[in-house]
Amino acid sequence: LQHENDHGLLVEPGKPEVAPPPLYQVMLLNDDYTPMDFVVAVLQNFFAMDLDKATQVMLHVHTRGRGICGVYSREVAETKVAQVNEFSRMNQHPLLCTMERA
Ligand code: TYC
Repeated sequence: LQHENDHGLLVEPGKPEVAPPPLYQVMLLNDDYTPMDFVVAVLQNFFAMDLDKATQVMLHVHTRGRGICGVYSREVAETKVAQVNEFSRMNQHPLLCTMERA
């Protein structure tokens, strides 16, 4: 009998699953208070960007309101979002990190 797997897809028991997992964009949202250098440090440390790339992405978010930090499986995306928001709160900044289906 068919049943749903972890990603909500119908699968046959015993049949190998070859479909790739759904992907999620991890996003940063702009705000008026988080220092630019803090955002750059977050992008370098949690998303493995070099200084030039992190600065580009930070300025994109600053001017456009939101931007993509990376694309990951659900588990990895959830972990990044939780780690970035915890780190921001620990440093008393309102920076918001979210995720959405790619
Ligand atoms: N807008 C912030 C400032 O002017 C900088 C900033 C950029 C904040 C990106 C959040 O996701 C962000 N200091």
